[in-house]
Amino acid sequence: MSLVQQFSAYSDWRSSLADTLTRLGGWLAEQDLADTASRAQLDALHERLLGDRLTVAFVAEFSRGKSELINAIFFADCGARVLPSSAGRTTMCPTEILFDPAKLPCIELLPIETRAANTTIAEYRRYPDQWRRFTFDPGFAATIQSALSRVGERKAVSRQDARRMGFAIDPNGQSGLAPDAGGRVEVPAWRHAVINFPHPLLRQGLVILDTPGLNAIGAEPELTLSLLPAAHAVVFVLAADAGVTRTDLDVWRDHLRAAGEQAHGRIVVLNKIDGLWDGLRAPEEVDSEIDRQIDIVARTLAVPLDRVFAVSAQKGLLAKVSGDAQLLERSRIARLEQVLSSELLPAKRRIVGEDVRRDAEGILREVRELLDARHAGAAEQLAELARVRGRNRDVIEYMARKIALDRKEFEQAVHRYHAVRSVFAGLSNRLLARLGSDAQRAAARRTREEMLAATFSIGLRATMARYFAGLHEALAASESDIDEILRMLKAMYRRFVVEHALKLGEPPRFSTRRYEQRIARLEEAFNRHLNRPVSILTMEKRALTEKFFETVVTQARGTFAIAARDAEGWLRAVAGPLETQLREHQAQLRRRQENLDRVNEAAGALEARLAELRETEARLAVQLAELAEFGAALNGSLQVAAEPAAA
Ligand SMILES: Nc1nc2c(ncn2[C@@H]2O[C@H](COP(=O)(O)OP(=O)(O)OP(=O)(O)O)[C@@H](O)[C@H]2O)c(=O)[nH]1
Ligand SMILES: [Mg+2]
Repeated sequence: MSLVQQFSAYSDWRSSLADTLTRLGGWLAEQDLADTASRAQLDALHERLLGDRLTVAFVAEFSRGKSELINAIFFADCGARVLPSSAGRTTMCPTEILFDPAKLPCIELLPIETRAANTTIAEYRRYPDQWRRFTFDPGFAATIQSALSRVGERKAVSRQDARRMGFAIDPNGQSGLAPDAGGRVEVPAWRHAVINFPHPLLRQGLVILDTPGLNAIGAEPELTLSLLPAAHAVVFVLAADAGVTRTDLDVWRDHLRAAGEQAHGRIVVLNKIDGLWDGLRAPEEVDSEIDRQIDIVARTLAVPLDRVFAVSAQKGLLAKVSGDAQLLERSRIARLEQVLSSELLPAKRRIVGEDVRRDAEGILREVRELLDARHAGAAEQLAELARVRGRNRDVIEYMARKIALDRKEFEQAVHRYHAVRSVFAGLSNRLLARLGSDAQRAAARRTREEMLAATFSIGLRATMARYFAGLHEALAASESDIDEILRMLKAMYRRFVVEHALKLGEPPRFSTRRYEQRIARLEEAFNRHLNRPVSILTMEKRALTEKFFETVVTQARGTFAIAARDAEGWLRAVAGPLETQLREHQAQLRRRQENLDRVNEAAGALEARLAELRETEARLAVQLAELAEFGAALNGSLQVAAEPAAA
């Protein structure tokens, strides 16, 4: 399947899933089975599903052909080269290409001066007035080109200004920007660009991230610490005419090699193979030369041979624009596209599928348990009334007294539960406070003060290390809170199951492992990019502190915010079913007693009540069957997600 086809299949799958969730929500509301918690959960899931995005990032030393490759793979339909691509440094700022239907086609640019302020790109996204906006007409290649050419703009600023924006200055041009004769340095005009482009793939949630060459990458840690790790696939580009240079290796080592978990999303492209078609060599000779180069690349980067793709982006673009099938074949672009899509989309399906499975199954289980309890309750009443038939008043009164006794006992158990519930609430609050934003804000404030007060780099490093240690500690302590909560709940569940025959499964587990992994990855990236003697010695203390906050602390707080949200959801999910079952059981005992009272009062009441109960039982059976259908529909879609892709 082509990239476009694969992608449409994925978004069809996603919308069918969203559809099932919408229908489920409607059904729950209609049947009076939705509580506010499950409704909110369904809405959130639905929103997440439709807002879901898939990011492919292109990373390389400058001039390897990243932008040209993006043009060839995604934008050949425009009939022209839309992203600027030329010799030397071209793309000067990280450029996201996506589509938001709420906006006109345009390019939005964040001025480079914003780097001097202590605010991340992520935060600036919330302030549209800080961005410059230029619209274009997607039907006219020339207007697109002129708008998009702005990603290459630069400007000259004083050394002080450059330093304030976090650029390193080096008169030799080795480890920083070299000032010109007048003492000014040239910096990118923009810090970040977002291109809003109505392209079919982008409409479906694809986001392309084009990055500038080496030095500019190093200068914006947010790119390396947050944008790249979040990408679902990263394409690393080399050029056949340059081979694997030292700076290529630097980029590879710093930005791609690590982050073990996502290693499957790495693709290495050896671009510009058309340089080998010199017209003198026979095609077989060219092919074997390409194979030889692929081999060298694979060995140098220590990646499997089948992760390296030799292409010609430029000829691929030309071939598509001019409709030259032979040239397209020679450019080998199609193979790369195919791998990109067959790699990307199934992985994404799995991730999204797991998300939906976790949340939707919780809701379904809760409703099923409730319906099961009601169904069993109706059957129990039916059996009881059948036994009453033809019995005398004394027997019936005896049965009624017995139920009254049961009711009393159960009320006492519920009372005991309410007493324990305050302990549960205390533990829950402790857990949420550990993960919550107040504690995180306090830790961040402490760290900032200590960093600014530190006199030596040793003190700075120790403070940053302490910050990480604090994060790990908070997660470990949360884990033991969770264990304690679970132990308590399990004991409680068991008691109601054994003593009062309530139908409750084991409470689901929750673990902080996921967040622990994220923090560990963040720490690893931090050690690689910021916590190096060079960065610490060359960067001014205040600048380093700001960088640490912009990148590490922002990310860590984001992770804790997710952990707190998930923990809250879990607490609801473990406490909710028990409370529902308690209410159901209370109602059931009351109904049984009412049944007997009514039978005792009026002669015809028994048959009428039996008929009513049969009706209730039948209705519950229908509800259970309908619920099972939703479960099957979701499972069906999720099954597809778990299967490997058909290429
Ligand atoms: N011969 C040949 N030249 C190519 C090919 N792909 C790109 N180029 C040329 O290589 C130069 C750099 O291409 P860009 O697309 O600007 O490279 P980039 O990686 O985006 O570079 P920066 O934006 O500076 O980081 C341009 O002159 C392109 O025309 C190719 O497949 N073959
Ligand atoms: Mg470029």
